[in-house]
Amino acid sequence: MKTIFSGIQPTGVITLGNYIGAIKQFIELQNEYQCYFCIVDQHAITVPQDKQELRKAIRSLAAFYLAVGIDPNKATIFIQSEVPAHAQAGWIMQCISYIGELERMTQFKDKSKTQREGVSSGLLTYPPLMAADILLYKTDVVPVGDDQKQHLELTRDLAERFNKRYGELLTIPEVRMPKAGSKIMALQEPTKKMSKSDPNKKSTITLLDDPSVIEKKIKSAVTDTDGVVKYDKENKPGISNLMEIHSIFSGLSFTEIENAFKDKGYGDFKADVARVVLNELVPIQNRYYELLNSSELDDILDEGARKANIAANKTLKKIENAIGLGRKRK
Ligand code: ATP
Ligand code: LTN
Repeated sequence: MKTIFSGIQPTGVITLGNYIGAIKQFIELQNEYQCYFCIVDQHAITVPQDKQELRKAIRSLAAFYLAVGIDPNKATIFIQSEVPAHAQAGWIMQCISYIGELERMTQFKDKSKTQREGVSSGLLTYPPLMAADILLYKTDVVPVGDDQKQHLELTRDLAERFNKRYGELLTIPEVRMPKAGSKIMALQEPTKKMSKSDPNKKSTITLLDDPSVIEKKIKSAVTDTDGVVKYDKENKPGISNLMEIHSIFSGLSFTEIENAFKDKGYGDFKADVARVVLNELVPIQNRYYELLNSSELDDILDEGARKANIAANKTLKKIENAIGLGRKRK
């Protein structure tokens, strides 16, 4: 059976972008692959985090993994910092990464621009830790959104470099992106990706927003003035983004949506986008609140950490051995 690994940072409540770009793929894939879904808390601290908020976000993300339909009997759900092999292998991956290639990562360039309190070296060495996450599980496929494509390319380069230097040990992973919705845009700035950590809350729909708030945010999404519901990413980025969201939740094609709203205004269209989104999100929210404070959630995370530690330590030992770290008993 092939292996899937993916991670999400506990940096705030997950957004509709995370749900569409990453999580929906996780649910589809759990039946066909051995899956590891990680809460990458060590990646989150590459930028300053409030202690209480971080703790809350870690538990919240775990509850969401379950609420959206990830089955802990099929997939391993765990917290990165509870599996020390990630940091250990992350160090090794740093030692085979070049500073130049890390500086070229667009996520590093974007995030280092907006840091007011100084740029941590962890922000630069974030991708080798991500490579370690993936490579420790001999991952074949990594389901992510469009923004992670470059990090995946680097992971493949690092694995190939390692194999060349130390022998064929690491599996070279493939990226997997959703057919539609790999980049959901910010509602107020539809040329920029929707992001958990966007300070403009009107730009993001989080999975915990009240139905009335979701309706309001969609209603006030930036569009254009020509009044025609038509997919044209270049000239009508706002409407195209809403059409993409509609299509993913309703299952209708762009042409079907265009026909359905031919003689109607943006108001009607936006109301229908909200309707199809809420149809799917409200039951998830209900399950989420049931799970959040349950001991079942802790049991699942304990079991996830146990399984992940076994798998990750096995690969870590092989990596260390291949490099010559530590010693062999006489
Ligand atoms: P942050 O704002 O803290 O960087 P984020 O919203 O970008 O957070 P991540 O935790 O970095 O979210 O990403 C989790 C997953 O969601 C990744 O696979 C990423 O590619 C995907 N993703 C993030 N934003 C979007 C988006 N707007 N559209 C589609 N997929 C997305
Ligand atoms: N870099 C990713 C989060 C992440 C990840 C991973 C995704 C960390 N480790 C391993 C896939 C596989 C992000 O910012 N979305």
